Amino acid sequence: MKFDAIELVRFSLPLVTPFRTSFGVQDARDVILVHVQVGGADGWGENVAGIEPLYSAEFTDASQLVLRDHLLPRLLAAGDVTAAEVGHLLAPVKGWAMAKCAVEAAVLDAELRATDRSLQVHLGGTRHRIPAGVSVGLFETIAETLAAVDGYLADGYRRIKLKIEPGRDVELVAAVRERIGPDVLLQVDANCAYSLGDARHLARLDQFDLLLIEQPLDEDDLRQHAALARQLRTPLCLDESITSARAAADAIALGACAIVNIKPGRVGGFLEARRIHDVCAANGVPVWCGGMLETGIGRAANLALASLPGFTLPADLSASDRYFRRDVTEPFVLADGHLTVPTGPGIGVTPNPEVLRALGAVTEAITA
Ligand code: SMG
Ligand code: MG
Repeated sequence: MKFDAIELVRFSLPLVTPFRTSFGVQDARDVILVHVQVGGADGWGENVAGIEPLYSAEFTDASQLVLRDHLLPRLLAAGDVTAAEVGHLLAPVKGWAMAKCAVEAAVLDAELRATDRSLQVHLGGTRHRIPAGVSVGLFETIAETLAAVDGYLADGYRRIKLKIEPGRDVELVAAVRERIGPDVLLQVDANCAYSLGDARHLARLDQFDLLLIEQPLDEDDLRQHAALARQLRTPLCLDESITSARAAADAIALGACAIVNIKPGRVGGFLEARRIHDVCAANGVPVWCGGMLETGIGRAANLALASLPGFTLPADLSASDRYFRRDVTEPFVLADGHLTVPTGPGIGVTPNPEVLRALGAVTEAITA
């Protein structure tokens, strides 16, 4: 594949309501789309980094620089590159998993569109619809959380994930479990906000029959996650810690998690994401697809990934309107609590140029 053009398309997309986690509040996505054109085919990949380096070290201003000055020049210099080679080509640049994922995704999308194949079929996905879970941010009061949960259940979401932090945990989960009853799937995500000294406190969550507790401790604390896992009945799931297939294998071997959240951006691409799926499947570890408040571009690709057979738990894949008044692609909508996996060539969707224009998207051409 020889690239005819590569550009970065950047825009801010406001959220319908601010999204608060243990590490901060966000009221918009600052999106960079990598757009490649090759042999008449377009390819799109979404950079999922945040505006600030709070979820991980990557953040959008820096992503733009790294994409422009370090990653995409390597792609242009290589000339003929397949998506399967992008990971190796970019490996000399340390870090920047999210930016690398956006590059690989764009190349893969173009390659698949050029040969009229869908990402789902390419990855080996089998399911046509994915049960949609919703991630509920932190609110000032429990009453506000309950109102939000009521609304999402009325929409049809199949699983609730509550963000928690010290001071907003046991009482909050108790109130939500009481409200929704025993049958609704419920899990929590701490985004690294606890320490091993909180083990006895976190064990109080065992009584609420949670599917899992996601990333309670620091991302580099695998050994301590293993120690915590031994003190809880609720399964531990890792998100931030799982940065590669190797990290997943280590975490499983150490007993640091019983479930894995897979996010392509966090692990450097969809092909590494599939390798993590395979490592977990080989070890009997269930996986589910995480989310980074993606636009339709990233959401479409995540749906293809989530259709692989090892993704046995509901995804953090909600309808477009959970985050955005107007998505940049055709909106993803809930049907009976599920999202439909796109079947068109590549990721199956493209950004609407009119929406990009209305958002004031800024395009930067990358030249050799
Ligand atoms: O895409 O619905 C989504 C977001 C799901 O909670 C979500 N993601 O740690 O899993 C996580 C968070 C990371 C993003 S918070 C800005
Ligand atoms: Mg998480």
